[in-house]
Amino acid sequence: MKFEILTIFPEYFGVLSQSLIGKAIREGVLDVSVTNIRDYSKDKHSRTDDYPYGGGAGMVMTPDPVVSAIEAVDPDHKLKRVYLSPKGKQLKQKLVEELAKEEQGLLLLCGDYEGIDERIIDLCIDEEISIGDYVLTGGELPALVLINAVARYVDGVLGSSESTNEESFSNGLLEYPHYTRPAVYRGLKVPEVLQSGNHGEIAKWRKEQSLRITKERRPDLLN
Ligand code: 4GS
Repeated sequence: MKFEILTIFPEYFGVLSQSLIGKAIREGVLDVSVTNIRDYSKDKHSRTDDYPYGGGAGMVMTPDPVVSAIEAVDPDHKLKRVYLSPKGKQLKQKLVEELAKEEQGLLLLCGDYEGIDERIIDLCIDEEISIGDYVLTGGELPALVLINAVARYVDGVLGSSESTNEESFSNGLLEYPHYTRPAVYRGLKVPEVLQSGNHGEIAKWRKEQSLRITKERRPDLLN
C-alpha cells in the first residue's frame, strides 16, 4: 500500500524505519514517500506561510506550494487525499479498516502553524480526519498514527503471531488481560484457568474479562 506524505517537517517520518512498519517498507509491502512542501514554494525564501486575512494569531499555510506539491505527487488524483485536522471525522478502528481498503493508497497532508488556507481543502482534499480532541503543533504525528493503525491491516505487515482478530475493538470490546511466564511473579499468580489447557474454559474466562473491563472503563462501548 502506498502512503504519500506532504509536510514541511519531513524529519518527523524517520521513525517509519523502526519496528514492523520499517520491516514492511524494506520488504516492499508498504511504499512510503515523503515530500517537502517547501520544495514547491516559488518564493525566493521558500516561504510556505503568510499572515491570516482578517487578522488574529499565528500564520496560515499558503495555497500554492501545497496545491502544487499535491498535483506533482498525485497528478491523476489516484490517491485518497486526507487532511489531518481536529475538525475531521474522528479516527476509530472502523475508519482504520475502511482506509486500509483504499487500493491506490493514501495521500496525507500535514498542516502546521494555525492551519492551512481553506481553498486547499476545497480544491484538493477528499476527507478530513482527526486523531482525537486535542490540539497539536502540526499534522505530522496524526499522519504517523494513521499510517501505523492502517498498516496493521495491510497483508504481510503483521506476522502470524500478531493478529487483528482478538485485540481491543476488533469485537467492540476492550481486551482481556495477558500473561506470560513466570507463573508467579513477586507473589502475583497467573490465573489458574489459563494454565489448565481447557480451551473452552479459557475462551469463556477471556470473554468475561473483556466484558468486565469494558463495563468498568468504557461503558459507552457497550451501547
Ligand atoms: C490534529 C488532531 C491537530 C491543529 C495542527 C492546529 C496545527 C493541529 N490533527 N488530529 N494546527 N488532533 N492538528 O491537532 O489531526
